Amino acid sequence: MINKIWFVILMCFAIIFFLVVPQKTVLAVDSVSLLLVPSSRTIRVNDMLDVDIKFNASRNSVLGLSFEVNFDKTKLNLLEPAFNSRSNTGFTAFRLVPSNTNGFFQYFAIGDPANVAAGDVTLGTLHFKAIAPTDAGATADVTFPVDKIIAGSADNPLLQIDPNQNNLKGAFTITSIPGQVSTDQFRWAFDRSAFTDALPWQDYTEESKIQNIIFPADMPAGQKQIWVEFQDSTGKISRHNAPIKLLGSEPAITGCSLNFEGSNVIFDIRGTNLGSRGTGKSNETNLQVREWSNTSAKLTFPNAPVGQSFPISLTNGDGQIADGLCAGSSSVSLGAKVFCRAPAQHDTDAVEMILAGGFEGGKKVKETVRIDRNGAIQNLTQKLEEGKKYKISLKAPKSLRKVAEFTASSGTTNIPNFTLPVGDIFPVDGGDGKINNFDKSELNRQWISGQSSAGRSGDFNLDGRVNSIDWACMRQDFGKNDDEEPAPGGPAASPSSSPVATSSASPSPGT
Ligand SMILES: [Ca+2]
Ligand SMILES: [Ca+2]
Repeated sequence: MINKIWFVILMCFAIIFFLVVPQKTVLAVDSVSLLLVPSSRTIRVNDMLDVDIKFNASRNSVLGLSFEVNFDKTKLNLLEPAFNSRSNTGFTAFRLVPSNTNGFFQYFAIGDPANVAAGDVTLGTLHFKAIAPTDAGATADVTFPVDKIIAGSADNPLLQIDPNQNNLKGAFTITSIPGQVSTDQFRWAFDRSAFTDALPWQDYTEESKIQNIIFPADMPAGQKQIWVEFQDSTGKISRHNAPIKLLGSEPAITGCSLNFEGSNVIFDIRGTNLGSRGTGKSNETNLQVREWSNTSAKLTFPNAPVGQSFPISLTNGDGQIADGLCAGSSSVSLGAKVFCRAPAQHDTDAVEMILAGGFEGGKKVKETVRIDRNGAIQNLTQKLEEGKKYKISLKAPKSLRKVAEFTASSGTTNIPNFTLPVGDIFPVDGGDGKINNFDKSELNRQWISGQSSAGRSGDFNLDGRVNSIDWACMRQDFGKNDDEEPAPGGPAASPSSSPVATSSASPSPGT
């Protein structure tokens, strides 16, 4: 009923304009259109939603305009000011009726045809707020009821609206997330019983947060759990856990004896942290396991190739690997990664060796030896007494002196993880027992001065070039000096302790 009254008023204005404004020829027959911009969007509860109302006169000289916008009052609230009127639209609005109770907004204006711009004119903006409650992904509709749009011009008092036009209806998706919830704090423990009031919370400052977790050195190896509690901004606490296997100390081969059984070779290996089971290889050949314990293993190489030197690789049940050498002709092996921590392709001659018996009455012996590509010390004339402790000092050309301690084994004594610091190439007549910037400068000089590096001291890996590979080798021990020459006599210091197991975990509430 009320709309009929306003329609009559509108028509009065139209007639007044028709009488007052000088007649002009109007050819337009196009329908007018109203648009909602945007017509779709996903918002969250409590988010604001601004929707523009645009009008297109489509070449009609529009004198009056009335329409209603309906909205889903259970999901949207029309805020004050309900509608921002825009200037320079060519319309003068004099009736704006918002109602959250009924879910509509009513607009009534007169137009000045001379000033109504062509194309889409923004009449104003409706300000909505998404309100609870709602279902996840619920749709809130905003519509122009077609039968409540009235537009008129002097020559056509009832202009048509195209009911099929785009954006005549808006459909807005509202998610059920009530505003912004964030993860504010977290705390972690090895045992869930540790989550008491006494366990402090830490700020959760970034997504994802990286937390370093150090396992106590005395924690036995095996399957562990890391528990994490997250607290969100509403105070809700969620608890998660991740399994992690804590590995024991790295295994090592400390000795190996060779025996022959027909065409088979039997390896009698002594070691540490080998675990209760494992597998063995010599180069690419799988060995047959006869016996295995934490400190020893006996393996068979069936139909072994003729040779006196066998690289051995043992893998324990946790996948940790120990490398070593079984050789008939050598009593001491350093492993294959003595130089530049990479497998060597060449033997190294002129290595100064000092062997000092680390026991009462032990002697100090100097020899010049060769380290072959497998890491075995050749030309060693000094006999070792099984079970006795020794200190060995080695200094190769271009390397620093390095001292290690070991216990002599029957067969091949293996010294695990032995590396020589490489890079003492300055002064050029034999170095000074230091790897420092002078050596780096000498390396740079050789690096820059040409492609072929035959005979150049900076070519540590002997590939004919001085380049970044050689620098990577020098850099590993940059800043180091010669070790002190070892002295005989015991007791020798115990070997360095095993590395502390560490692990990183990335606590994230999403996992
Ligand atoms: Ca030097
Ligand atoms: Ca090189």
